[in-house]
Amino acid sequence: MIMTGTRFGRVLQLTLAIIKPDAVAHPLIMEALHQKILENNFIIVRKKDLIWRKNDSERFYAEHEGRFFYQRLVEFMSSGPMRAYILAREDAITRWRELMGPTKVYRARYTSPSTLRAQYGLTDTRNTTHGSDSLESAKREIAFFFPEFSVQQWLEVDEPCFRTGQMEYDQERQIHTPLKQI
Ligand code: 3AN
Repeated sequence: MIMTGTRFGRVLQLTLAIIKPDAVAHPLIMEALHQKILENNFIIVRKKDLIWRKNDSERFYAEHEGRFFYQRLVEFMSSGPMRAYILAREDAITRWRELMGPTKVYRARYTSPSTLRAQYGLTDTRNTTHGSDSLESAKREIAFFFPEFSVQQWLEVDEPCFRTGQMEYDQERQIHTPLKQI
């Protein structure tokens, strides 16, 4: 599908989004979340399905070590397949966190019923999605999941194409790809 939208705004921002094991376990929910990403005008730059070892989970969530939910969180995040995305948009970090909704699922259902966690979350730990919360964490988390990805190169080569709508959605790979001028 070729897209020739007019995105001439500000430089696109990247964020790291995760679909957690509770959602990946249900193919229909996984598909619904993928559609939500597209409907909300995020550009899917990369997508990776993977399973964490407990050690990966501990490293990623090291900042929460000692919190009462830490053990539960690391066990859960290494309990089954998950999906990581690099998403691009203007203000991608904030926009994705808005779409996810509050951390606590019951609060999300009460205050932000149309968000992903309100609609699909099971508990405060099994809350469907993750999103980077700052530029620094986006950089760190993108490198954690996609060590082969160069943000600098993406900004120089691909970002201008995406920003100006020169892209297509690859149905098979389920990511957007830039249409480069030859
Ligand atoms: P967020 O993912 O909304 O940025 P963080 O960074 O405070 O929230 O927490 C990381 C993860 O730890 C959450 N996504 C959730 O899975 C888990 N978590 C956070 N707070 C709680 C809590 N009070 N009870 C259970 N699990 C929690």
